[in-house]
Amino acid sequence: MKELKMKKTVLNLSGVAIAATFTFGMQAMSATTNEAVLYKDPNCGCCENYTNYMRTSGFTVEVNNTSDVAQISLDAGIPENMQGCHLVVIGNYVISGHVPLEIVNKMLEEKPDVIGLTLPGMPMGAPGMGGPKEAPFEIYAIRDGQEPAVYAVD
Ligand SMILES: [Cu+2]
Repeated sequence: MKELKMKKTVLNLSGVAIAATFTFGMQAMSATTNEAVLYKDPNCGCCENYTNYMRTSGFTVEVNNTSDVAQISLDAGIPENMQGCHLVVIGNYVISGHVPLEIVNKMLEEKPDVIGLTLPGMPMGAPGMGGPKEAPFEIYAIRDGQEPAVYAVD
């Protein structure tokens, strides 16, 4: 919304300024895919770490503290036994848990027909979790009306 307003203002200016509008517009477009909304419990430390990890990696993250993460995740389409500790919404996709951002970015580029991705639970060594990695991470794709299927192993 803020970007739209900015664009409008610049459009009212001279031709030189309109050339600058184009650049503004492009920036707004690339920024849109990096805009994330994250739902987490207020007391979740590893969710906080994941938020910082996203921000450091170039995402804009709006944080919503809530004690209903499990229900919100379920409503978003992530089955109860497949959920991570927090839920991220990016555009039309949802990401549950500590999914490495390389995998998230891969999905955002490939634009598969999925509801989103999940890394169930809180595996050691995952981004935001810390500790030694004990096993490869299996990241699942959630599709409407289908069993979750492995999307990537990291
Ligand atoms: Cu966690």
